[in-house]
Amino acid sequence: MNITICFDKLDPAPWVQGLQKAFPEATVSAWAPGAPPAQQAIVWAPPQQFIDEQPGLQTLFNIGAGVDALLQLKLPPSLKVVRLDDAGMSVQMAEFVCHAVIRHFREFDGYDADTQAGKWSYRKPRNRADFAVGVMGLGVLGERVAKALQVFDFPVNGYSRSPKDLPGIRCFSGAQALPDFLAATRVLVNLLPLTPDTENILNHATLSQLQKGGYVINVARGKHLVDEDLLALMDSGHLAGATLDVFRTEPLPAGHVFWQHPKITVTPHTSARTLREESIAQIVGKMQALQRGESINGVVDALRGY
Ligand code: NDP
Ligand code: OXD
Repeated sequence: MNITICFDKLDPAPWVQGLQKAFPEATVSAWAPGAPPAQQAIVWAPPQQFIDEQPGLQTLFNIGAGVDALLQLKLPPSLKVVRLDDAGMSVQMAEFVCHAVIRHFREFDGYDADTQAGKWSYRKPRNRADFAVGVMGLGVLGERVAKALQVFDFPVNGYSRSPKDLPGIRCFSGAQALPDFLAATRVLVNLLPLTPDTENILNHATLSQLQKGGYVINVARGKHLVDEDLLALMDSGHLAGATLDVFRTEPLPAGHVFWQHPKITVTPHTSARTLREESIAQIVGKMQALQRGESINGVVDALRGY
């Protein structure tokens, strides 16, 4: 078996080492133009040239959960695309989102500003029941996030394509249920995959249906959000603010209005990082299962786009 590794802006050496250790009989190498044919590939944002030069590939393991960039490439229909399935990301996402929700709900930014000015101040406690959190996307990450938020007694709503039944979570499914989900939500957490159906889904029409004083946490993809619509709804006072981890252009360009906006917290696409050891272990386990002829989780449905 030949395994090739093709990463954009990431050192493949430790991955080559990890895979070689798990498969001593295989040839594992970092891809370069003209490399010998391989059957298995581990990739992050590979160029089209990589796909074109490797027609014998059977499986493409993406070292992220989102495959939107990968699906922009021209891929042979027989090629199996496999995404990371948690691999240590869901707990990171849960802590990031809970932190953002609690920071907003408890007004910790305001307390920081006060204490830095030497001011001992109290704010009136807010009513938790008025801060229903709606999680868009109840997949591997969204479900974990929704369950983590329940621990803090926030009312939690969830939105997905197919119907779900999660104890204590008010579940909405399908495009026809989106208005009801939004109307029941004050703090919106986006954990949808980026697909033709979900691109620009956070726009003026949808965000204005959130409850007054709404707050947006986008941890999925920048192209879900129409930036100008978010800004307009913050200016009008309908939305109180946003925590944004992902952007239409990354890194977020210098001088972009989001950097200095007083109502926006920016983080550099770091809410749930790919953890190398966990990811290698998961990919190795899946390669071994495929060798045994077993089925695996995380196979992408190219028609659905995730
Ligand atoms: P999953 O595929 O496990 O879950 C996707 C969820 O979205 C599912 O519940 C699915 O519904 C739902 N969904 C998909 N399309 C629609 C639609 N049109 N309308 C309503 N619901 C829809 O993905 P993950 O939870 O693993 O990851 C989600 C995304 O998070 C990734 O695609 C990636 O973009 C982003 N991400 C961001 C990271 C970061 O650091 N910022 C890190 C990792 C991921 P159903 O259950 O019915 O299929
Ligand atoms: C991912 C990401 O999709 O890091 O895994 O955004």
